[in-house]
Amino acid sequence: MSGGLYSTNSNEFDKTLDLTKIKPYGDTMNDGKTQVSFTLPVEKGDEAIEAAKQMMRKMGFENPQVVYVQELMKGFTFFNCYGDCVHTVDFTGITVPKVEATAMDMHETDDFIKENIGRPIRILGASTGSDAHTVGIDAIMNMKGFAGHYGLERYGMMEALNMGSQVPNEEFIAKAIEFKADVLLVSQTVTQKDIHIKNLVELVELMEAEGLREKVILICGGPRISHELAKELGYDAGFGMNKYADDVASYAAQELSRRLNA
Ligand code: B12
Repeated sequence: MSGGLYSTNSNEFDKTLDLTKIKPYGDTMNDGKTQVSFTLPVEKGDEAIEAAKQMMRKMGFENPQVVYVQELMKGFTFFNCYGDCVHTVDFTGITVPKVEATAMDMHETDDFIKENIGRPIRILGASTGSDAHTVGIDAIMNMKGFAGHYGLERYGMMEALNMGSQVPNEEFIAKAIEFKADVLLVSQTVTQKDIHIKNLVELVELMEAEGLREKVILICGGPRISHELAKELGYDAGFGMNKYADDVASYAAQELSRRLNA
C-alpha cells in the first residue's frame, strides 16, 4: 500500500551525484546537512541562541537549528547546531601531495633493506621542543606497535632509538651525529599559536648550520602534519593521522636506497 500520512516517495529525493559539486550528505544526496559545534563568549539565554543561529547563517548554513546548549562557565555558552550547507566543492579538481613509496609490511621492508642497503638503517626519533606528547612517536617506534602495526624497534633491519618528549633541537642534533642516524623522525602534536612551525623550522636551520641536513632523511609527523606542510618547511616527508610504522619504514627504506644507489 502506498500513500498515507508518513509514507515517503523515494523518487522525490535528489539522487544526483555530481562530483564537481559535492555537498555534505545527511540522509539524502545534496541535502547539505551538517553538524557544527562552537562556543560564544556570552551568557546562556534566548539571545545567545539567536546569536548562534545568525552565526550559522553567516557561515553558509540555511535552516539553522540549535539542538544543544550548555553553559561552559559564566559568560561562555557552548552550542551544537544543524544546518544545510549552501556551498559545494569540486572533488574532481583536487590533488593532494603524497609521500611517494610502495607500501610494504615489516617483513617485506626488512627483506628490501637486506637486498638494497645491506645493513640496518639507523633511525632516531623524538617529540621535540616543548611538546610533551609521546604517544604519537611511540606508536611509530615502540616494539609492540600501535593498532596492529609493529613499531620500528621490532624491525630486524632497523636500529631505532626513541628519545621521548620535550627534546631540545640541539640535543636531538647532537644525538643524531653520535648515533650516525640515517633517518630522523620528529613528532609534533601541539600546534597552538603555530608553535610546531617555529620548532620544525628551527630544527632545519640548526641542521643546515651543522652541515647535517643533506646527510639524513628528515621526516616529521603528527595529527596536524601533512606531507605538503612538511615539504614547505624543508622536510623530506610528512605523515599525519592514520599513518603507521609500515608507512614510514617503507618510505625510509626506499628513499635511503634511492640515495645510496643513485
Ligand atoms: C594524551 C594527551 C595528552 C597527555 C600526553 C601524554 C603522553 N605521554 O603523550 C598529556 C595529559 C600529558 C597532555 C598534555 C597537554 N596537551 Co594533550 N592531548 C592528549 C590527547 C588526549 C591524545 C593524544 C594522543 O595520544 N593521541 C594518540 C596518538 C597515537 O595519535 P597521534 O599523536 O596523532 O599519532 C599518530 C599520527 O599523528 C602519527 N604521528 C605522530 N607523531 C608522528 C611522528 C612521525 C615521525 C610520524 C611518521 C608519524 C607520527 O602516527 C601516530 C599513529 O597514527 C589529545 C587529544 C586527542 N584526542 O588527540 C590532546 C591534545 C593533543 N593536547 C592538547 C594540549 C593543548 C595539551 C597541553 C598543552 C594542555 C595544557 N594546557 O597543559 C599539554 C601539553 C603540554 C606540552 N608542553 O606539550 C591539544 C592540542 C591542541 C593543539 N592543536 O595544539 C589536544 C588536541 C587536546 C585539545 N583538543 O585541546 N596531552
